[in-house]
Amino acid sequence: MSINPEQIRNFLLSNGNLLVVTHFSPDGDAVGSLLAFGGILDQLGVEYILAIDDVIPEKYNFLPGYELIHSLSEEPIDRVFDRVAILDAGALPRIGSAQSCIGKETKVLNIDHHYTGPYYGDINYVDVEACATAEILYDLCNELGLEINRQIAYGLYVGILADTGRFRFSNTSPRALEICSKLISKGVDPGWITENVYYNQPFESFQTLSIALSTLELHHDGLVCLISIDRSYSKNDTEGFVEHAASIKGVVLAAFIKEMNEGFLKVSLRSRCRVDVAEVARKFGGGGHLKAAGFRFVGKKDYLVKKLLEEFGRQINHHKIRLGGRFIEQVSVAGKENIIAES
Ligand SMILES: [Mn+2]
Repeated sequence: MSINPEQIRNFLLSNGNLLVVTHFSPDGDAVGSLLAFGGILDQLGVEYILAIDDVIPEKYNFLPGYELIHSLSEEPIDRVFDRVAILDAGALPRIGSAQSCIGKETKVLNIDHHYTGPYYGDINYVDVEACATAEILYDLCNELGLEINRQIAYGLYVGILADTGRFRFSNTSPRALEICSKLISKGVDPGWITENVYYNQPFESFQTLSIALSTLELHHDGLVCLISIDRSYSKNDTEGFVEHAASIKGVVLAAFIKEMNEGFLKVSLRSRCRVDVAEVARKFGGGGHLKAAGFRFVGKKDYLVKKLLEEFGRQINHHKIRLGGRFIEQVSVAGKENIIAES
């Protein structure tokens, strides 16, 4: 998407207070992009608040600038801002309670790589070809002639690392690797990042994972896999749990259902076929990417599972996906078709 970087510079340098926010259930791209954006604003001499409507995951606490992130779920901010910059959120509900910081007069900047509906910003810097919001911010940094300092470099690397599934997903483009190569030359230590983000998980997370895996169920002739966890584990980090369900041979659609409170569920979806799970998530009020999406649900779990399986069944029929078929086709994030599995 072509955008005049001066438009963004003008937005950032204009008067009034500025809130920078990303989506709840923050992943590496959310946290990394937020910190990189903070680094950009520091160089422009702009004051800001970085915020997320969630607990800030501790595993990112080694990232430069981590302590600057304000948790709105722990300490709400009840005021309207002149400007709000939103990173990595395909739809406004994804920023949770930060929506109340947007008033009639608030100017909104939307920087994102999600594949969803109408743009909600006054300025929209959206590139669905980018592997991560971090990739867009890398370009922005260069376009604005800013230095990629330590905070920015670490934030961007973690963003790309997370959204490419540690350089395994189909969005692991030459560009993604080129940018990461440059970030490593600037001093990012990939081994140290892996140690902190992926090899530093609390024992309880694995206990929780083992409980989630004990709920494993296949549906629709083995094309769909569901796992879930009840509310006694709602405080535990469950990022990536859905990937286990999605990595089973033959499974092309996976869901992880996390009960937060009685009657309140968070659902993560993954697709390894032509079904667009962002579209599925939108039917439940959420959003995301073709291959990875999510939503929050208020109601009974049994009812949700029934509705979700019905929707998956509809999508499977619509796209004529079958386990006994000659090929299961996959559409990459960039939209080009490739064949991944012969069954
Ligand atoms: Mn992202």
